[in-house]
Amino acid sequence: MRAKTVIASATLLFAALSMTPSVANAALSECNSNNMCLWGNNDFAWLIGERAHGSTTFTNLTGDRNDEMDSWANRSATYDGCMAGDSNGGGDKQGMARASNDNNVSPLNSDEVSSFRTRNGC
Ligand SMILES: [Ca+2]
Ligand SMILES: [Ca+2]
Repeated sequence: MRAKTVIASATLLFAALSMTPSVANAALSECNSNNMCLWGNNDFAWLIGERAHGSTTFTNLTGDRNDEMDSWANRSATYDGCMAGDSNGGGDKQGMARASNDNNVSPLNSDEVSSFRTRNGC
């Protein structure tokens, strides 16, 4: 019985992976120049936040976008951004250096970001 369940789960997982081309447009190029962008999955898939550079206000990620960030991009050449583990800039921080990106953040920083700002770093 147990082996059967495992096989069924593997089949479902394969089916789910096979469907990912339907969101194939997800890409780093989704993030416009001078913006900072967060994606809910690795490799810039599922855009969950995009803001213009230059704002010191932390904006919250809400609903199913909260606690999901796995990749990010800072397309500003001028400002450093900051992501925070709690809403309104609280908790653990991860910086977004100007003109840089990360397609797969450390597991320690994965699925925890609740707010971000686009100026003054962390
Ligand atoms: Ca995620
Ligand atoms: Ca959080």
